[in-house]
Amino acid sequence: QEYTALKLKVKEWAPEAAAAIKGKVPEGADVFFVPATLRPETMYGQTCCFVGPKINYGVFKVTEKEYFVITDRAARNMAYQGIFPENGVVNKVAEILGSACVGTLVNAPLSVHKDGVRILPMETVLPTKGTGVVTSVPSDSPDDFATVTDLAKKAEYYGIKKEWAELEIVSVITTPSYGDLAAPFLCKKLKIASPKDTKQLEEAKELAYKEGFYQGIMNIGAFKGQKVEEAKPKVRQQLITDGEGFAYSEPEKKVVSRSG
Ligand code: ZZB
Repeated sequence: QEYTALKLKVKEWAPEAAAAIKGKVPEGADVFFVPATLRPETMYGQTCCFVGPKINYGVFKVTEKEYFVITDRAARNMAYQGIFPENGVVNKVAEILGSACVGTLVNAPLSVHKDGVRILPMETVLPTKGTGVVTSVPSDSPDDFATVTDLAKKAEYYGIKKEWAELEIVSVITTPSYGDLAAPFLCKKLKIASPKDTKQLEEAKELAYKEGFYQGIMNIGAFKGQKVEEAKPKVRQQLITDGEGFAYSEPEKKVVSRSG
């Protein structure tokens, strides 16, 4: 599974996370949350970034000036993919629980939300997949739409500010079957009421992937008007060239069903 890893630079730490890294990450160094995505072409629509509240993340030193927040498992994989300076060697400087990161403000490359997006909790993040960090595109990912809707509805319960989950959802891709906002359309159509409707969400994800990839037309960005199939590798390359992303692959393949 070939992912695009994206570098979301921390602009302002949540207090609990700031305390956890204090004295462990040098002042002036950049720290990045690093989600892995199969849909680089949707990055314009990022509205937040998810962590698993109960997942333990490491803060890994990449260079003197760069640190990544990811799972231990992802760091180990990256160490064998030429992402860290020394092959097979990881350098963990701190640990943070996902819940402590909630509220952190990060810069999301290509997102229309230029002031940054918030780190928010998602119960269904798998610690065993990708980097354990998931960037949220509610226009095109049914899981993300169901989660941000739930977060906004129960902001107090989740201990977040409602407005963190209510950033504008802009259209990234247009498809003949699902219009300008595939994920909200499919959530409505399949009567998805919460992130716990896992069966319908799985179906919605399959449908959104297929329609987006084969029928989608970019509705935003440098490749607006082009087919998703053509724009996808171009957006990916742009992110990599600009130093805002890199290739990351998952060694153990569990399912091979994607067009990514
Ligand atoms: C942004 C994005 C935009 C994604 C979209 C999807 C979609 P898959 O499809 O199951 O093989 N993801 C990545 N890591 C995790 C994790 N640890 N736990 C839970 N979800 C994770 O997985 C690939 C997608 O699952 C990734 O691509 C990521 O969300 C999420 F418009 O990144 B994606 C129709 C889907 N649309």
